[in-house]
This record gives sequence, C-alpha cells and structure tokens, in this order.
Amino acid sequence: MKCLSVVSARTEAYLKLSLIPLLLGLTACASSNNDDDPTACDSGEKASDSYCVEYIPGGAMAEQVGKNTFTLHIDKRADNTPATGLTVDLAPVMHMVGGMNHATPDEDCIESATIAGDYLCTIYYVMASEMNGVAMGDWELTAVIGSESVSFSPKVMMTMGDTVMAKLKGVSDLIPGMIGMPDESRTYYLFKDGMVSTDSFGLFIAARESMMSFPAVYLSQTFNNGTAYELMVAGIVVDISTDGGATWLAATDEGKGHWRINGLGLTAGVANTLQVRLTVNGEAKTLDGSGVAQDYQTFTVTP
Ligand SMILES: [Cu+2]
Repeated sequence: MKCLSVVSARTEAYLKLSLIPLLLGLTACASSNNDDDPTACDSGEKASDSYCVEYIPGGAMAEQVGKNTFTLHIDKRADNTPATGLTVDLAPVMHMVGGMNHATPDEDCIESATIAGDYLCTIYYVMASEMNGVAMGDWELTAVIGSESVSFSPKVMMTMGDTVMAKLKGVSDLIPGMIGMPDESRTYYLFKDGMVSTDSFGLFIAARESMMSFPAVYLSQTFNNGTAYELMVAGIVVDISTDGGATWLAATDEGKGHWRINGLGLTAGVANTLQVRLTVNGEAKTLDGSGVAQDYQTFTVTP
C-alpha cells in the first residue's frame, strides 16, 4: 500500500510507524494514484528501467564544496522491495557556464550493512554551483547501477569558515593541457575528511589526471596509466605542521586516499592553523607548480 504518494519512501516508512496514517484514515489512500502500480516510482525518486532511487542527504546542510556524504535508497520497480547486492558507482559532471565540463573526486557507494536497499556514497565537490551570486555551472550527479543509471542535480554551495579543500600543484609532475595548450601541472586536491578534533585531523587526497578523472592518491597508485604522463606513486609523504612549518609530523596512510594525523594538540573552540605538505616521489607540491613557490597549503580548522 502506497498512501501519501507525494512523500518519499523513507518519510513514508516513518509515517507508517506513527499514528498519522490512522488519523488520516483509509479514505486518504483511495485517491492515491500509485497504489495499484508497483512499477511507478514515488515523486521524490528517480526511475531507471528497473529501479526507483531516492537521494537522501547526509545532513541538514545542502551539498557544499568539499566532502559530502549521502545515501541512495534503491527499490526494485517490479515489486517495490529493496534492491540489494548492487554495484553503485558515481559519475559526477559539472557543466560549466563557459561550456567546459569536468568531474570531481568521489568514492563509489557502499551497500549498507543494516538497511536493505541503502547505499552509502561519498563525493568531494571541487566547485560550487554559484559563487557570490554568480553562476558557475550545474552539477549532474549520475549514479550508475549496473547497466542502468539515474541522475540528480545537486546545488553545491560555497563554504565559509574552516578550510574544506586546498590545492597543490606538481612541478615536473604534469598532465596534458587542453587541446592546443601546453602541458599543465598536475593538481592535487586536499579535502578535510570529516570532523577535526583537538587531537586528530584527516584528509582525503585526489589528483587530476584529466578534467574528467580525479583518482585518489596513495602509495602504488598510478596516474595517467599507459601514457607519456604516467606517474606511479612509489613514495608519498603527507606531513602536517602546527607551528608554522618549524616541525612536521607525518600523517598515516589509511588507504584509498585517506590520510590522518593524530597527536596534534589543537585548541578547542578556536580557529587553529595547520600547514599541510604533500611530497610525491620526492617532489614537494607547491601552490602554483613552480619549483620556488611555497610548498605547503594552509588549513584553518576549529576543533
Ligand atoms: Cu566547475
């Protein structure tokens, strides 16, 4: 029975647990249009051939530049039951106002161990849809489910306050330029990875191979595989300073682009400044890709 077809499946589940359906009475269901058609998706869902997919934001905030988590709840259209055991990948594209397209780093979705049909997804937005009232472009977030897909249009906001993303650039570490343009420095994207505590700070690091490819950065990862720009990460150090670069502490590789440093001794409730340095195969990445530029980025963090 699918009463209240205008609300999401998730909200509907909550409502079913409450007294609201009883208060509304069974007559409220008589006019619902999806009751007899299990293949129809609710209005808050996206439909592919076989699935109804609901996008459930990870928090109260809208999508923002930096790390975002969300859940995709996937039901089978055939019988309106949760679809389990699927492989769900993300394929985000920003359609820039100027006509260019680019992707952004993501981690593919992981099936929930507790809620059937839920897939937990993580994406790291490199650009806002709009900056200071000026449109930058539109994000198209495609979830690829086997041979099918659905797309969402998240509005990605700028952030204020603590640093959520910073970039460093390769010096002799280059990628192909745009058509007709010279090679350019490989850009490394350092994202704040979750909450910071007085003790602990995490990063997710990705690197650009092309406008459409931003793989995670970790030991033995290979960028631009099989091309003249191939770079295998044979050595990598992510280190962090809390004293303006006088002393550095190495972060721990937690795998698949995640790095974490503990033992920071930050001050709670105020903005602390961290310096973050990234060295790949012996080359410290710099602010602008020149060999003489500052070879670290600065994060403002408030534990
Ligand atoms: Cu963009």
